[in-house]
Amino acid sequence: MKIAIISDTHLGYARFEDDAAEQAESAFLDAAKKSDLILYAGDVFDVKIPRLETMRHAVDMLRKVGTSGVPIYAIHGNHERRSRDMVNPVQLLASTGVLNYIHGSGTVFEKNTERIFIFGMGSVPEDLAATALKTAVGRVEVPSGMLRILMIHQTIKDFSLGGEKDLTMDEISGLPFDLIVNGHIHKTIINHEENVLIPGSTVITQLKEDETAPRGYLVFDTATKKADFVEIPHRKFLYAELKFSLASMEDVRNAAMEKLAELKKLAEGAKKQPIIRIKLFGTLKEGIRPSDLFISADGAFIDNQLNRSKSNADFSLPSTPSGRTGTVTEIAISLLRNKIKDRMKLLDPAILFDKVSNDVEGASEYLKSVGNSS
Ligand SMILES: [Mn+2]
Repeated sequence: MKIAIISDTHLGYARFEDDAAEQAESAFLDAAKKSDLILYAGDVFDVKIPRLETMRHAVDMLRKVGTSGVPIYAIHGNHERRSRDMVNPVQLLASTGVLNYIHGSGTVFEKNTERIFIFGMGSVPEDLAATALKTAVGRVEVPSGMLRILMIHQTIKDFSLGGEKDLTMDEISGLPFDLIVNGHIHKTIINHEENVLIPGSTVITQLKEDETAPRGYLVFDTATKKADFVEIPHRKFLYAELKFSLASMEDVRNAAMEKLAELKKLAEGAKKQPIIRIKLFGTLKEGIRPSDLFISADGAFIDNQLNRSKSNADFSLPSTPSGRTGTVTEIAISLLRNKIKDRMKLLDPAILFDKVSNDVEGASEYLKSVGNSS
């Protein structure tokens, strides 16, 4: 049996919306030809409430896969996570019949007498992941005598720089699964020793060095127990860092232009203009301010970090009580969850924040209902 694994398509991603759409479609149509089923490991969309145009494209695209008879099993990612009483966009896709949403549930897939078991858990806040996973898996009967796959969308500490409370392989390997499929991490990782498969994103969204490798998806063969990376046509991302020491304007400008020409050469003949990012750091000659620097770089992002001390160059959001960073909402939820710990049982900060950002009246109704019943 051939299992395709696709993740982090970020449909609707505003900066490179066409890339997100075209590259996801390339991956899915190709995977439909090369596999018996497709696992979709979350961040299908870039936002919790996608535009209707984005939604329609997703339905049309996945329906094409459906006509080839290849089923899709999906979970939500952190970008589309909503509270329990709300509908997330992956659930909505499931309602249209183009995919199966398997958050918190397991299913057996059978083809030509070969059977596999797939259990999915969509993204949960990182500090709750280990507990949530254990609880969710504990609720189902995991069969034996077949390949058992766990599909999640989390940071796994062993494979990515993250916070202290992130999920670890130790916590996962105690569970009854033979293969771990993970989304969330945008870099492709095939680790046969640990039985971990991470396809990486099909589109560039973070502009980090992690995303400079080719974009694509994975095909796992249950006979050989090996996964292959399948590259899809994609826009190239080229990234370079230049370090200076007491440099003049001319030094910086020349080095940047030279690097830019070098990078452009690498992408010669590419169908789509590459995304180029050059990070400048280090120090300038006395009397020159970084803001004086102007480089006309024709389509490239010049990330000017010159004369920044380490502390402000690594500007990041305040950490949560568990020591990790996240989106503003994630941090707020985590702070509030900590504040009300052991004091208010009925208030779920995630629901409150979802309601505040989507429906203010609903938020006050929610607060009233929590107040009345406690
Ligand atoms: Mn993602």
